[in-house]
This record gives sequence, structure tokens and C-alpha cells, in this order.
Amino acid sequence: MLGFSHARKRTVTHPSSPSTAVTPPVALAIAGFDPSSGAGITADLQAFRAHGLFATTAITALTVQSTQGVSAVEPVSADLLRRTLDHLQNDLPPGGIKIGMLGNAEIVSTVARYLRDVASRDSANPPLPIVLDPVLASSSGAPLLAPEALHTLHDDLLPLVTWATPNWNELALLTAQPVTSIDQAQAAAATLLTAYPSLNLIVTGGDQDPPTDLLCLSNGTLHALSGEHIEGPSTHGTGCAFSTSFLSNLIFKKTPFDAARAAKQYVAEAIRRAPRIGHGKGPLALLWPLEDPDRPPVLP
Ligand code: PXL
Repeated sequence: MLGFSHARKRTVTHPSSPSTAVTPPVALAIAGFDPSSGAGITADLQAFRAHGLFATTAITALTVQSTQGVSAVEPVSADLLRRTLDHLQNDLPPGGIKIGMLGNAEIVSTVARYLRDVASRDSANPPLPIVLDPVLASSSGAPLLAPEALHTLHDDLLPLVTWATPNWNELALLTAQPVTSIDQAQAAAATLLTAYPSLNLIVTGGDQDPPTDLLCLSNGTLHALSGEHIEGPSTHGTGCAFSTSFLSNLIFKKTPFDAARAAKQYVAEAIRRAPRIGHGKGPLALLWPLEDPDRPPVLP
């Protein structure tokens, strides 16, 4: 204890002048842990880093999985998560928050309580961007949010986030409306925006061909963002990568439209450059912006 407090008081002289030190914005990822690093918190960490942000992380749940699927999920204790969020908020307050897998209702409520606390201290206009990737199941179908937690997500969390990035399946589950066409996606998005007046949405259509995303603003503006369908085995964590890239671009003050376009490009290139590893749905090349620009992508 003595050594610790002594170390804290010592003045350390850095070799580089403090005036030239770069202070990156801080982003917080609240998400689950995927040990194969395709999705979840370690993927978010890479994506934030690739955008030039310093990422802090609060783990909501541990999963046991590989590229071949999820075999176990264990949420952390709500108290541990609450204390993690409090510590980070006091020391490294974020310029934006990304929320991914939550696991159960207690964790959803804990995150909601944290967001209310952040909102009560935030006087910024526009307010802190908070992006919810409403992770309900893994790409192999394993539930990542307990079904009974869906109403907590509705009652406690959706009123507090500024953005949600559901895919068609997630939008259908969130609205109890069918979403099997772009028209139905638009109708379900309208239902969600009516229920949550300060929410903005990007309905991601990455699984569709063509992969059109819908950007739906709380003021009623709607944009359709077209993209190219990239066929390949490495698609694990595309939703995590998209929402993290989108938030990063918002933190750097891009407009929502430009941030969404940039996030689509980031994910497309991360799929093209994905390493061919694992026996199932492989991870993306999330650090590609930091790599040698002359290295050709794996996929044409
Ligand atoms: O891709 C959704 C996702 C998010 N977060 C974690 C996951 C998964 C999918 O498996 O494991 C932790």
C-alpha cells in the first residue's frame, strides 16, 4: 500500500515534450467478451484503435466461442459492471459510448442507470453520442440477450440512447413486426422512432443483396445508403464493427450521413482484407487502416 501511494506521487518526466503529446478522444465500449476476437469487446477495441480513438471497455458477459459458434454465455455481476463504469467515468470520461451484447435484464438496467448518470452531468449540445447495437443473438443463432430482458431494453435503455443500429432480424424482434423487405424495414423503423422520439436509427442491411442501409433521423429525414455485397467466409462481428466505426466517426464530428457512409466503407474493406483463419465465420481485418496501404486485399 505504501509503495503504491508513493509511486502515485512521483513526478515522471516523459522523454517527449508534453506540448507535442497527442491526446486522442476516449470512446467507451460496453459489450460482451468473445475469446475469438471476431466480435465483442476485443473487436471493438481494435476498431476504435483503427479510427484513432483510445478505447476503454466494460465487459457485460463472458462467452465461450470460436469462429464456429457460441457454446456458453455468462453475464458478469451487475455490481462489478456498475463499479467498472463508475471508475471509468471518474477517470477517463468518454466522448461517445457504444453498447453491444448485454446478456440479461440486470445488466441492461445497470447500463441504463449509468447512462442516466452521464446524461445528468452532460451539458454538451448535441449530447454525447450513444450507439446501441441491439445484439440479441449470435450469427449462429445463440441467444445473447435473455428473452425476458427485451422489455427492460425497451423500458430502460432505448429512451436513453441517441442511436440504434439493428439489422433486419433485430428490428423485427424489437418491433414485433415482420422485416423481410426494405419497405417493411422502413415501416418497422417508423414504429421504433414513434416510440422513442430522441432515437435515430441505422437499419443495417449487410446480410441483403444489395446491402442497403436505412438512415432514419428523429426529425423524420430518411436516407437509403447503398453498398456492395461482398461474398466471403469472414463475416463474424460485422455489426460490432459497423456500430463502432459509426460512433468513431460521430466522435470526430462527421455528420450522421457521412459517418454511416464511412462505416460502411470501413466494414467492406475489413471483409475484403480479412485473414483466412478459423474453421467457421472468420474475423474481419479490423486494423486495416493502420496496415500497409500497398498490401493487396485478400478478396478482390
Ligand atoms: O456479433 C454479435 C456479438 C456481439 N458480441 C459478442 C458476441 C457476438 C456474436 O457472437 O459474441 C460478445
